[in-house]
Amino acid sequence: MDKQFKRTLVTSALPYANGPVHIGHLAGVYVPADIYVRYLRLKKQEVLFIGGSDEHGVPVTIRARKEGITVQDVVDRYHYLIKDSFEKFGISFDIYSRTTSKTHHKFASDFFRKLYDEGKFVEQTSEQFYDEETHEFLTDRNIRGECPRCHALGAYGDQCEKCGATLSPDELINPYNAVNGNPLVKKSTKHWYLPLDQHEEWLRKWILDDHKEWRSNVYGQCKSWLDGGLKPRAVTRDLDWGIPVPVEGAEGKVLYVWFDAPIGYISNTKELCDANPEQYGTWQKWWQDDDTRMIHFIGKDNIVFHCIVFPAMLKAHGDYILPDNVPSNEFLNLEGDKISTSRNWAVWLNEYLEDMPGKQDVLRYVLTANAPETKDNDFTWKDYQARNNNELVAIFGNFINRAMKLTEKYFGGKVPACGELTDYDKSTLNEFKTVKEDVESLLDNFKFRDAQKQAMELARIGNKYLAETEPWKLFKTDEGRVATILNLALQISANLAIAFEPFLPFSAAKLRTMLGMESFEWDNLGRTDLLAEGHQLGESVLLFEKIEDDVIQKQLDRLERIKAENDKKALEEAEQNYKAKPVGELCTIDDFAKLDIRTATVTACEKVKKSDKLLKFTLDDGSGTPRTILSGIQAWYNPEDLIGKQVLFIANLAPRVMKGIESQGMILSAENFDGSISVTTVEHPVKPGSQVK
Ligand code: B3M
Ligand code: ZN
Repeated sequence: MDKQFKRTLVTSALPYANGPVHIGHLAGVYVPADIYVRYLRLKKQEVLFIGGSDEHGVPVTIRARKEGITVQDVVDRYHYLIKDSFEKFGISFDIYSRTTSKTHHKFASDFFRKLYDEGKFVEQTSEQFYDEETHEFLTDRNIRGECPRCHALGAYGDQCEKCGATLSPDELINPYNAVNGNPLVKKSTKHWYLPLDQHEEWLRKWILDDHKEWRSNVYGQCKSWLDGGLKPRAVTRDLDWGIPVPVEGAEGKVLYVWFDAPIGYISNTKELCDANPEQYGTWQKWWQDDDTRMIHFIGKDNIVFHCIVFPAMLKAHGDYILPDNVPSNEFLNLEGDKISTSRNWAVWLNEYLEDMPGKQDVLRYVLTANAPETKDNDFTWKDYQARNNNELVAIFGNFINRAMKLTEKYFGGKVPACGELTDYDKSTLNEFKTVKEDVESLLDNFKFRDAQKQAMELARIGNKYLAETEPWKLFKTDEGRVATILNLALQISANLAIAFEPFLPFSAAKLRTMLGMESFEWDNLGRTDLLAEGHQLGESVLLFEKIEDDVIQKQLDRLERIKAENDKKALEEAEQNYKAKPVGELCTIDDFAKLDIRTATVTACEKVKKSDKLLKFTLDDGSGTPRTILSGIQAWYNPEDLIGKQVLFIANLAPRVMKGIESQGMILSAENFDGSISVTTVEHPVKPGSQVK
């Protein structure tokens, strides 16, 4: 950091209030942001941590329609659920508000109006998809159709969930209204656009030249947006949920959710500061003073909005500072599959809190240890269990427990005197003295995963120290030596209470209570006189508990059930959306006559060795010589069940060798909507070899 700032404003993405929050949210945004602010607070810096729910946009309206309740009901339900989950996970926001608040509506509306009055927008009329029956323009998410890439049915206007392609509604084949299935027409409508093209030049310099230190995923995404050339972006929408566009003649239009949501960071700051001016000062101090450093914590799908669109809005307005850094994470997957709210493929925080009471820190620990900082990462329950049992319990917990218990046993729970240090003691102390600098520089650079690993090194050092000095064997012969060892072990424990406060706040607090530590601050880290001789320790409790297999199995079973439900749903959906393929190019009767299609009776049928697809048919085709045909339908048939059936086959297809066997023709089958295969047969038995015409 070149410039010295006076204070830091930390924002974390405002989650959509259209469902509960899950581990992906926590790992990607909220745990890292919380670690960072806790660290700054421990360093006694002036910091503000702003959060809130994003309650506008289409997702909440879709949820409301699906459940048959009002949009306000939806956002009320999820706002409080999300807020509660964050609180219980110790995400230490200074404010967690919402974008439906009065303060926000007014603030965002005024912000738009100022830009509008100063001519900072361009007006454009364009053709948008429209439902003539419901008289509404449809937003991208409400338009579905066939994916132009993978041809999955039911892809969304902004994305295909099957192949992951980013789409625009214009690309969809046969677009329809996602809510009622109506076909759509194009109709023209007027909107206001933020002319990002006019901001390109300063954005290029600001990001590409002045912020080379941004994470490479963030920098890279910005660069590719900028290199692709920025285009004007609509900041209004035809929708009946949101902040009305404060311009005459704009009835039925609202601010685009991505216009108002980031302004939510400002209005939430204002709400907090207005209510507590003595404690926090003015909101302008946080947003309009060059001495404030602003950091946005977000997920990778939000990069363009925070690095390009929002800065352009702030710049267009003119009075604001710009973010200093935008640490963005990649995605966390769950057991190998993309986390998905609509497919219920997630570990929901509210459910976790019920299933694993008191284990918030375990999840915080695992999510940071596996944080998707540089690439997508996977959460698995097995890894969760292993990290808990092998690291938190076996190393951290074990060390603390030993230090506490031995002090209780030998010294009545009072910190014993530190005598002369051996070389081994000194080398142990040297090892842990560098930890402060290491953790600090990693945290300053938003490398939370490595920072936590370094903090864990402290516990490893302590654990090893007790294992190697074995004070329990020495008490009878050398009480003074035991006192020294335990004194050092307790000093290391006190260091752990400080180092882990940002990462595992609940466990660190427990540990502080156990140690009876009154003051703790980051600058004390590395000191070996944190607990005075004779200081009375508190009661010792277990910091972490082993997690048994059956607990993990329950979670795996739950996911298994969800997978089965999803497969069933996908099948039902495919059946509903099924449309016969358009008829192919016309052919003549002569073309057809070229194919010699006949009937035959299956006399034998077996699986082809070393193939999981092919069945080998032996057919009586009426010629007197058995005919062999291979067919890739093993997945759908028991070979024995086919024996005796009459099937249709192409008799004059050129033979082909597969797996060393010559296939003399092709058995005709129908492919069902779900890809399954059904062999064709005849209504009444006919003589083998009868022709099909
Ligand atoms: N609600 C998108 C999301 O949750 C959006 C973030 C807004 S941050 C201003 O991914
Ligand atoms: Zn697709």
